[in-house]
Amino acid sequence: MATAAAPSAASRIAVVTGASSGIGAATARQLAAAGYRVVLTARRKDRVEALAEEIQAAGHKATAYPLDVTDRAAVDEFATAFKTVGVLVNNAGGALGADPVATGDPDDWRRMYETNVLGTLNLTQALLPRLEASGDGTIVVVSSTAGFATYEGGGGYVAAKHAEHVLAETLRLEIVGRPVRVVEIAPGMVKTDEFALTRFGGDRDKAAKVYQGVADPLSADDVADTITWAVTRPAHVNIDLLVVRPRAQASNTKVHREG
Ligand code: 8X3
Repeated sequence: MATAAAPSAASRIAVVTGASSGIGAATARQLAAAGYRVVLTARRKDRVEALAEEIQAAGHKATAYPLDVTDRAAVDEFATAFKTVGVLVNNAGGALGADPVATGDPDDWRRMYETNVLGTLNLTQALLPRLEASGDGTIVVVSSTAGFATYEGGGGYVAAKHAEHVLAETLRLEIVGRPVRVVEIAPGMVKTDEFALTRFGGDRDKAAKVYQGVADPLSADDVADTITWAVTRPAHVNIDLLVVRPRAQASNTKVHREG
C-alpha cells in the first residue's frame, strides 16, 4: 500500500491561490496540517491574514500574501520571495454569469479568462523555476468538470475551464523529465460560500437554486482532501487528472434533486 510521503525539506512551501475562502482556504488548512508551510494568496488581505493567523494558532506554519493573480508584475514580485517552492495550487478563479452565448457579457468572458487561465499561467510561469529548484515540485491546477463538457448558460466559464485543462495537459508534456508534477483536479458541484453567489452577482435566490434539492453537494473540504491526497503521493506518482463529483451528480447536466 502506498503511504503518504512526508514532504522533503526542500519541498515544504505550498503556495495556494484564491486562499481567502472555499476550496483554497480548505486546501491551505489541510496542507498546513500535512506539514507544509503554506503561503496564502488572494486579493482580500484581511481574509488571508485572518486565515494565516487561524492556521498558526493551530500550531502550523502559514503566511499571508495579498495578491491579484492577474497582475503579472505583482506575481513576479511575489515569486522573488522564494528560492524554492514545493507545491503551487492554482485555485483562484470562478464563474461570472450564466447567460447564453447569444447574450453573454464579453467583459465577463474576458474576466473569467483572465482569472482562471492567465492567473494560472502567471503563477505557473513565475514559480516554475522555484518548483524545479525544489527537486520535487508539484503544480496543481484546480479546473472543473466544466473543463470537459459544456452546458447551456455555461459558455464563458466552460471555455475558460477548457483552456485551463489544456494549459495543464500541455505543460505536463513540455516539462516531462524535469522534477515537477502537473496534477489537475476537476471538481463538479461544490457548495461553497461564494462560487454561485459570485456567479450570480450576489443574487442569493439564484445561487441557492444551483444546489436546490441536492442532498449532498461536495464541500470545499471534500475537494481539499483530493488535492492533499494527490500532493502527498510519493514524488514519482503523478495524478494527471482527478474528476470528483457528488454522488447525486452523474454529469454536468444530470443531477438528482429531491423534492
Ligand atoms: C463548477 C462546476 O457545474 O458550476 O466548476 O460548472 S459547474
